[in-house]
Amino acid sequence: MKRRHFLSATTAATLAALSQVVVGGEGKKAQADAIFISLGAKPKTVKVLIIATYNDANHGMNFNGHFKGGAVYTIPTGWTVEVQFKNASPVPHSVVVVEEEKTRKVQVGDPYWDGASSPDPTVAIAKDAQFSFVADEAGDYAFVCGFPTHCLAGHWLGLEISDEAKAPVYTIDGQEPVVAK
Ligand SMILES: [Cu+2]
Repeated sequence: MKRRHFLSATTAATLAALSQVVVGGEGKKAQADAIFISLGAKPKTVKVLIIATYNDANHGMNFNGHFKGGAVYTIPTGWTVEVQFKNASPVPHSVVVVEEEKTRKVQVGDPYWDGASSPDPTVAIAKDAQFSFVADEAGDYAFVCGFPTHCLAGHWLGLEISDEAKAPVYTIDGQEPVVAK
């Protein structure tokens, strides 16, 4: 049974804006983070960039510098998600789209949507991979690393597919949401 999210996108954006006021001074960084989300060439298509071991955070088990859902992609239901995955690290990493509850399991299993992973995610030798899927069901999902034990160690970001969202946004904890352009 899938959990639905009850916060509307507007409410989420308002909460994020409030935390932005508290944290302050993060606006410039949010602009830099715009590389991680952008609109695709076709309507209702969003491009997502996922970089494994972007920095040293969480011993390198991060995507785009974040881990344990510390950054969340919110995408309107029905949009096509085009993922570009990169791993510049010598350590194997991968990315798989699964339901968020799977982040608490030792084995994350198969992608929720057919083909929604880098190739052979448990082997994780791909350094550069692309895949796409149609996010046709609202719910709470995650971009997780499929290499054994990494997800449980925090190697995942959030993915909300939302009936209420009007546009794709990328939200890092405590920062202003970055709207895809
Ligand atoms: Cu990993």
